[in-house]
Amino acid sequence: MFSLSNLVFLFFLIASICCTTKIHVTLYYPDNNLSGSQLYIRGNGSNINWDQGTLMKQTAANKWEIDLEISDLANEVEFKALVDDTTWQIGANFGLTVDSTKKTHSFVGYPWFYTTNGKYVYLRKVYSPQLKNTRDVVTYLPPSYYENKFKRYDQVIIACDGQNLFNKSTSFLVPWYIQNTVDELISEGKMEEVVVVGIDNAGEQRTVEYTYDYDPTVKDGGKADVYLDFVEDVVLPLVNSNYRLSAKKYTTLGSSLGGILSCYAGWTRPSVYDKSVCMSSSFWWNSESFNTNILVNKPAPEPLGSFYLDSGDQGDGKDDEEETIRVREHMKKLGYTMDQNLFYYLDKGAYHNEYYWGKRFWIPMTYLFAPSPDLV
Ligand SMILES: *[C@@H]1O[C@H](CO)[C@@H](O)[C@H](O)[C@H]1NC(C)=O
Ligand SMILES: *[C@@H]1O[C@H](CO)[C@@H](O)[C@H](O)[C@H]1NC(C)=O
Ligand SMILES: CC(=O)N[C@H]1CO[C@H](CO)[C@@H](O)[C@@H]1O
Repeated sequence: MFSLSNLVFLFFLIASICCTTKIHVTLYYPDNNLSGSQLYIRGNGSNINWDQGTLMKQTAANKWEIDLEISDLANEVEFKALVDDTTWQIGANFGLTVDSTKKTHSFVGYPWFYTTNGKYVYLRKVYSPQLKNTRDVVTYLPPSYYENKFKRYDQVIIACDGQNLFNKSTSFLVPWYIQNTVDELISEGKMEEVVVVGIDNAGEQRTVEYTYDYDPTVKDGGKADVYLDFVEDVVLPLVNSNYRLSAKKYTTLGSSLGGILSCYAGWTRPSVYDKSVCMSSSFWWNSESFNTNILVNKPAPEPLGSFYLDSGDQGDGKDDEEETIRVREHMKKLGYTMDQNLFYYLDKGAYHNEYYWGKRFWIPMTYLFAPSPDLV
C-alpha cells in the first residue's frame, strides 16, 4: 500500500528524471592572465543563480568546467563567467537553447574580462595578380582578440573602401569609425564579436573593380568578378593565415558602388557569402541593371542568405531611395521575407557620404549579428 510519503517520493523521482537536463559548460581562458584567480559562473539553472557565483573546476591548463542542472522545461538558458566572482565577463551573456528531448548539452565558450576596445592592424601592399595592382588590407580585431588567445572568430565582414572605415588620416572625408561603433555594441552585449576586414579601393580603378557590368553613360565598369576572385583567392587566405578566424561563410559590406558590389557578391557567390550589407547602393548603375538584369538573369542564391539594404533621401537622386525600394520589392517577389532575411532602413535626412554610413552602421550590425544562443 502506498503511503503519502511514498507518493511524494515517487513524485520527486519522476520530476527529477523527466524534467532535468544537464549542460556541460567548458570555458577556455589563459591561466597566465588569471595569476591564481579563479573562474566562477552565474546564471539560470537549478544549481547556479544570478546573485552569487559558483566556483568552476579547473580541469586542465587554461580550461574550466562545470555541469549546470536545468530543472524545468526552460528553453533559453543564460550564464556569465566572473573572475573571483567579482569581475564579470564582457559582452553578451553566454546562452543556449535547450532541446528538451536531449538529456545532455554541451557548451564551449571563450570569455574575456578586461578589454573593451578592439584594434585595427594593417597588412601592407597586398598584390593582386588578377588585377595587377597593390593595396593595403586593414583588419579590425575585436576586444577579446589579444586577451583570450584561444578564441577564433567565425563572423568575418569583408568590407570595401578600407581607407574610409577606421583611420582619419587615410579617409576621403571622415572615417566611418567602425571600431568605435562595434566596440560599444559588443561591450553592451548588443552584438556578437566580429572581425572586419577592410580592403582599400584602388583609386582610379575603384569604379571598374566594384561594378559587374559596363555602363555606357559612365563609360566604365565590369570587373567585379575579377575583383571578387582576388578577394577569394588572395585576401581570404591571407587574413585566415594571419588572424585566428574560423568563418565558414563571410559577410560582404560596402556603400555606394561598394553597395552594389556587396549585393552582387551575395547574390552570385552564396558558397562564399551568406550576408550582404549594401548601404546607399548605386542601384542607378547602368539603368538599374542590378534590378533589371542581375536579379532577373542570375538565379537566386541557394541558400538565400541575408541582405541588408538602406539609403538616405537627400542630395543627388535622393541617395537612390526609390531605386533601393524597387530592389527590395523585387527581392520580396523572389522569396525574401522582411526582417528575416531581408532588412531595409531609410535614413531620413541622410546624404550619400561616409559621415552618414558611419552614423547608421550600428543598424545592420544589430540586425545581422544579434547575440543568439546556440542550439547545442
Ligand atoms: C535566464 O536569465 C536571463 C537573464 O537574467 C533571463 O532573461 C531569462 O528569462 C532566464 N531564463 C530562465 C529560463 O529563467
Ligand atoms: C593611420 O594611417 C596612417 C597612414 O597610413 C598610419 O601612419 C597610421 O599608423 C594609421 N593609424 C593607425 C592607428 O594604425
Ligand atoms: C591578472 C592579469 O594579468 N590581468 C590582465 C589580463 O589581460 C588584460 C588585457 O589583456 C590586462 O589588462 C589585465 O591586467
